[in-house]
Amino acid sequence: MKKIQNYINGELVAPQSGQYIDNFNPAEGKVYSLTPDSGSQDIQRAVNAAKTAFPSWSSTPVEMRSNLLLRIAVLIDKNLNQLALAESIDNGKPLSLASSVDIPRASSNIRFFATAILHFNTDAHKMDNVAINYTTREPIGIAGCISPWNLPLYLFTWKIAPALAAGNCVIAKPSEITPMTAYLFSELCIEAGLPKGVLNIVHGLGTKAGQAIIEHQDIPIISFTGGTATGKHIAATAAPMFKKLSLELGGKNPNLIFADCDFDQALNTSVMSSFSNQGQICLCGSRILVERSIYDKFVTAFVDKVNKMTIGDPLEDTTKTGAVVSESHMKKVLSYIKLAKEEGGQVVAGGQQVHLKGRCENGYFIEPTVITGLGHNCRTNQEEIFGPVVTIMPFDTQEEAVKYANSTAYGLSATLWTENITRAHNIAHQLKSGIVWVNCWLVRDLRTPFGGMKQSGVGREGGNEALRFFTEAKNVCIKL
Ligand code: TXE
Repeated sequence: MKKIQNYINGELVAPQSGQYIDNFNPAEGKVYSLTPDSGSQDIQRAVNAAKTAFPSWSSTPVEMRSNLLLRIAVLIDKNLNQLALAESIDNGKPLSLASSVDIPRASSNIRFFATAILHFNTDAHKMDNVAINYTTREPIGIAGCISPWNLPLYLFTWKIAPALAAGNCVIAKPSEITPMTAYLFSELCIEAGLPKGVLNIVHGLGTKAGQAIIEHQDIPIISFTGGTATGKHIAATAAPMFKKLSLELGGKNPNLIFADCDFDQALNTSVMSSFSNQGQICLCGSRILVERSIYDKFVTAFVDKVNKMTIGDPLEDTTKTGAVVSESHMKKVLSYIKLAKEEGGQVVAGGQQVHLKGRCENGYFIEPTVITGLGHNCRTNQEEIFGPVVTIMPFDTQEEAVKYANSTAYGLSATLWTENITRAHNIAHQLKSGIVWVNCWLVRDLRTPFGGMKQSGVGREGGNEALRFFTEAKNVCIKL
C-alpha cells in the first residue's frame, strides 16, 4: 500500500516513529494509503531545517523567490489531471470539480502571490518639517500553516504561498483526512528546485503533529483554517506565546432572496451554493431566507432541481454530488438531519444516506437535503453542519431578513439576491459577514481581504493583507 512521506529539509522521509495512519477513500469506504503519524520529533526536525534555510531564503532576491514559486505553479498545471484524480480519490469530491476548481485554483494561488510580492510596497510619512518616517516589512521567520480537508490543495497553497513569497520558511500540516495532494505537491517542490528546508510538509494528526506546531516556541506565526472549536484551542495555546494568528473558521452562511430578484439566476446559483462539494465549503449558503411572496414558488422549484441532482461515483463525468469526506463526518451530518426533524423541521428533499452499487457500495454518500419549517433560532439553523443540508425559511420584511441572517455566532459570508441596487447596498452593509455576494456566489478577487467576522475567525487573508500578515513592520523615524 502507498506510504505517504513527510517532506523535510528537501527530502521525502518517513516519520521518526515509523507509525502510519490509515487514509480512506471515502467513495469506497476503504483504506487505500497510509499517512505518517508524525509527532513533535518530526516537527523539531522540520524546525531545524527551516531555521537553517531562513537566512538564505529571506535574503534571496524577491525576483528569484517569485520565479521559483512560478515554476511550482507551472508544474501544478502540467500535473493537473494526476492531482485532480488524487484529490477526488482522497476527498470523495467529483473529479470534475477537482479538475475545474480545486487544482487550477491551487496553481493560481501560487501565481498570485509569486507576482504580488514583486509589487508589494511600504509607506513613507512626512511630518511637515519635523521628521520623515518610513516603514519596512521583513519576513518573520518560520510560519506554521495548518489546513483542512474540504479543499485540500486549494487551502494548503492559499496559506503557504504568501508565507513563502514574503520570505518566510514554512512548516505545513495538511489535514490527516486528505493528505495525498500535499504529498504530490512536495514531489513538485523537489522537481522545481525549491531550496531545502524552505517548505517542510509534516503529515499527521491535529492533536499530535498540529499541536507540536502551535506550541513550538520557534514558530511565531500560525495560519489556520478549520473548525471553530479547534480555532479556539489554537488561540488559547498561541496567544500567551504572543504568536501572530490568522484563523479562518466555520460559517453558517445566509442566502437572502428577495421577490424582486432574477428568479432563475437566484435559483440556479442557490442550488450550487448549497451543495457544491457536498456542502463542504466554508462559504456554502446553508440557510436560505426567501421573501414570503415567492416562498412557495421558490421551495417547489428548488426541491425539483435538487431531486434531479446525480449522486454517484465521483470519478464519473455526470456526478454532481460525490461522497462526504469520512464515515464520522457522514454520521455527524445524518445526526443533524435527525435533529432537524426532532426540532419540527420537514425534510422536503433527500434526508437519507445513499447506498450505491458496485465500486462505491461502501462509500459515504448522503442525498442533498432540504429542510423547511424551522425557526431561525433552533440548533439546526445555528450550528455548522458542513454537509449537503440546507434549510429554507420565509421572511416578511427586510428588517426581519437581516435579523435572521445575523442571528448566528458566525459571520463568514452572505449572499443577497435583489435587482434593487439601493436595497443591495443597504443590506450588504448591515450583514455581519466578511464577504457579501450580491447576485453571485464564490466569485473571488484574490486581491481582496478574505476572512470572517464573529466566530468565523480573526485576521484577513488575501492580497496585501496576507503579505502584511506574514511580515513584520518596522518604522524608522528620522528628524529633519
Ligand atoms: O476540523 P479540524 P475537522 C468545520 C466543519 C467540520 C468541523 C470539524 O464544521 O465538521 O470543522 O472538522 C488540525 N492543533 N470545518 O475535525 O479538527 C487538523 O489536523 C493544531 C470548517 O476536520 O479543525 C487539520 O489539519 N492543529 C472548515 C485542521 O486542524 C489541529 C474546514 C482542521 O481540522 C489541532 C474543515 C490542534 N490541536 C472543517 N486539532 C472551513 N472553515 O473551511 C486539529 N488540527
